[in-house]
Amino acid sequence: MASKTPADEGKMPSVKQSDRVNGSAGASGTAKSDAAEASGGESDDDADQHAPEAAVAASGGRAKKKKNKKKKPKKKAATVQTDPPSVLISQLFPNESYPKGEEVSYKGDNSYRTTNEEKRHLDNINSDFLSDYRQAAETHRQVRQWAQKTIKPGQTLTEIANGIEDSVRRLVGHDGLSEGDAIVAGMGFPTGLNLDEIAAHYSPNAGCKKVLQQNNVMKVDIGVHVNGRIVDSAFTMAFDPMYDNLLAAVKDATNTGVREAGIDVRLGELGGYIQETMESYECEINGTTYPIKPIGNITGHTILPYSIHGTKSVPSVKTSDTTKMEEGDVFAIETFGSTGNGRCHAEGECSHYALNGDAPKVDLRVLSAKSLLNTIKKNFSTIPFCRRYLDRIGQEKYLLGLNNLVKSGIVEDYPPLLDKKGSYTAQFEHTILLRPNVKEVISRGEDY
Ligand SMILES: [Co+2]
Repeated sequence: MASKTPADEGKMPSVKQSDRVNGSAGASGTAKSDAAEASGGESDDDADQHAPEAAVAASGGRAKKKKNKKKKPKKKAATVQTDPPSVLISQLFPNESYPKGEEVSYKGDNSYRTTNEEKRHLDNINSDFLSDYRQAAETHRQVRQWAQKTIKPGQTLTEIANGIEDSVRRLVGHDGLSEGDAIVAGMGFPTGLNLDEIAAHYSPNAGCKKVLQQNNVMKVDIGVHVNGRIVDSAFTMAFDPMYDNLLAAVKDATNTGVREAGIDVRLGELGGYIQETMESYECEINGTTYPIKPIGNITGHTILPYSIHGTKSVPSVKTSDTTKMEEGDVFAIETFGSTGNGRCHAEGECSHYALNGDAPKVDLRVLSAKSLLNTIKKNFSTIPFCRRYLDRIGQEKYLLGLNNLVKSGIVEDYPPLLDKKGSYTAQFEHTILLRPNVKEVISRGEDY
């Protein structure tokens, strides 16, 4: 998920402050990881073809057993994923044996970290953090790989979003319907389904009639969290091969960012590497050849517990930002490429919102705003949510209150971000952990 960068950063003098945004894009990749091989993939082989049935079989088995408990041996817990996904990740990987992401050794002055005892110790005391992150990442891989083979033109964006989100919630075992449940584990932010010139922050609201078309380029941005550890990773789907080079450019650019990222790396320089890769591509679409431009005012970002946008930004273009990446940082490395201007603006009906972590203390006069704020705090805390998430927990007629919270600065809105009309944009994004002794590309899979 992408966010507005703090106004005072001024890394890109030509950019209006209000215009700067953090993006949540996805990284690409050709590298295969152990994690990827251990994950996803097998869902086809499963005999249980329907999640609801499988779920019933798993739990309902117990009820049946009472009747003829002597005869039947205990029904074994499922050890492979269903289609659609419904088996808990914690069941597929017992005792927190979640697959690792792609581990990459630090280079140069930091290569000592690989074997340094002190750094290894620091890493070891972080086991809860790693376990939560790996569980969220494995959930992400399994759900997105199912989405990649299932999503087809003709589906509505609403059914696509619901399919992804229901799967995520099933795999982490929290449907988010009871108060506080979505804060334990679940969606890390609203699922972005961004078509063509829409780069980020579009998710269907109730009544959305949009249908995915054969000639659309769709960015799928999914967030999964476990105990507030958010995995932010995105990919792009297209059904017409004429967009292949656009997708290849962005995949390569994001992988460049992932590869060059590391402790002590300066963010403005990292942007330069990303830019160079992106601009080495062009794409012919309907007879016109376009240079692929990085979108300059959407950026990657650090991720903090329960907070999708930390304080550091990763630009997709060279900037003068000398801020360094540091040990312990979690980064969403995301880049967006475009056949348009390479700049985005906010346009259209908003779906994404989040409680502002350091919100001003305001005496709310609108009663509906007061009660909605209470609902948001209890159900989402500072995790981004969308209107559909309010609908599904039974909230009604909340728009006045919601707009009031946005105006008061208590809730931040994240409207859709678009490049120029008629352009095509793509995104890839990975979440990386700068562990003391190794860089872990936690969201890496065999798909990207
Ligand atoms: Co992001």
